[in-house]
Amino acid sequence: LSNEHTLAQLQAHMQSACNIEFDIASLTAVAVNHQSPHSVLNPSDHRDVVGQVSFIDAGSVGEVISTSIAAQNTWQQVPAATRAAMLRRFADLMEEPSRMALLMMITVREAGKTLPNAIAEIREAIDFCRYYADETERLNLSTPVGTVVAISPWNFPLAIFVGEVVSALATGNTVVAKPAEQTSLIAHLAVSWLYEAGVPTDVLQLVLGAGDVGAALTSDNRINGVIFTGSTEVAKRINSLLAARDDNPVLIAETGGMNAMIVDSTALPEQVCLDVLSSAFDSAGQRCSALRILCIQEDIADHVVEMIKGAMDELVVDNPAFLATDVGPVIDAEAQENLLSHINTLKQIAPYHEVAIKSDAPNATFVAPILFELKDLSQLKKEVFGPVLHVVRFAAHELNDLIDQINKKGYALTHGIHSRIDSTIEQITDRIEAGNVYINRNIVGAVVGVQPFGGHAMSGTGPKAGGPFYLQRLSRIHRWDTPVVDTP
Ligand code: TXE
Repeated sequence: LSNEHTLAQLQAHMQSACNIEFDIASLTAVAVNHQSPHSVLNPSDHRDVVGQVSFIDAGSVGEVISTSIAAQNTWQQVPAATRAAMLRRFADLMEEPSRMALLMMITVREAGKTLPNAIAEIREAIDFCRYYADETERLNLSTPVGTVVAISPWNFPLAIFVGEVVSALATGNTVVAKPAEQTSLIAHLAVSWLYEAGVPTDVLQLVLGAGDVGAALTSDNRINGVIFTGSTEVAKRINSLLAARDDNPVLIAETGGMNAMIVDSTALPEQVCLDVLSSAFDSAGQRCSALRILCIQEDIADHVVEMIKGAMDELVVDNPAFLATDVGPVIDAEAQENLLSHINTLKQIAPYHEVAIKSDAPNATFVAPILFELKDLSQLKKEVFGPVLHVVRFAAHELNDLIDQINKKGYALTHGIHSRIDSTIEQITDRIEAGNVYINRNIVGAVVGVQPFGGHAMSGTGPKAGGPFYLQRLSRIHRWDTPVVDTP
């Protein structure tokens, strides 16, 4: 797809696919009283109302939980192979070209993702379904935890939503799913296709709404577990609610990160440059795995930083419905304000390089990608969730101290190393606090079943998503029919 004519055709096709199908978004998510209409706006242009949904009143979630509890027995008795077949059918539905195009367009318009990012996200959702279907058949887990509340964020509105929901369904749990309010439409579509694939409507219920709805769900003492992805602050709140109970409900939480990459003087500058750009600015930096702190050994720092600035100038910051766009908007005005406040504060004290925004759409929530050159890491006080990269320089003898400073930020999610010296790679890997360490590559991009994803400390509770231990956490009793013979 290399010329304007093709781009225009593709857009027209996707636009019409979207408009034809979009009536489904006005369906009511769950049949309870007390709902209010909510318009989902396109962050690239607020004149574009992407769809209408109904938000549930937080006081009504009790009914939804009662329905979920009543469905537990029947669902638990459905054989693992049957549940797995439903998930595979759902994966097949998402893979049909016309449905995939629809998912892609909604992700672009509702979440502001670029087309390549949207495609990668759909692929990941499909992989989650097939992986957890295979795992549940392999593992012979016989007893679910019960009713699980799945709360998901807007930054991977399909992949994380689907990953949470299908892992709990695969293990025989009934699920109440509460996606992020900003990305209700794609969740709505996914749930309607899960029903089409055979999942009963009382086994999986979708409730749409803001944080108050999430709070009401997690405060209900009848739920047996929560899968949460979002901010560390909300995860802590849910954790204290669950920890106060005697029956030890399950909590799987995946939260924030303050991820760094250490580049020594043996690194290949061109490779570093490519990896930094995708790690820091893909999805407008709105990934928990994204690169925030780039540490460059002083000998090569001038050269590499200049190269990165040059490459940043090539980034196209525009509506992600255009194929040429590299960086779309941030999710909403609140995210934009938070980022601009951080950026304006740092601009007073640190040199920076900022990219121009191409879009001039009214009320769009773009934030220009920016690189700050910091004196040291004490200038970076808190987690930032957007296209903001902080660069610090270090001398070879300061390496251990630098790693300790990164660890002191309190997160432990992703970390990158660019070096051609094995002992340096070992030294950093041994000392850094991180769930995933990426060597001589970018630091974003988990692969379901191959590179499971998750962290610890303020980054989450584990187990890693898309990995061998995830489903076990959503199950209580392991049944063993074969006697174990002691070997001498
Ligand atoms: O997250 P929230 P927000 C981080 C990132 C970002 C910040 C705020 O730093 O800037 O969080 O984003 C639901 N009880 N990440 O406000 O509020 C909410 O409705 C139960 C990191 O979007 O944590 C949504 O469905 N649920 C991240 C989900 O929690 C509550 C992805 C996440 O919202 C609730 C997103 C409550 N009291 C944000 N309050 C990552 N790990 O990738 C809100 N929610």
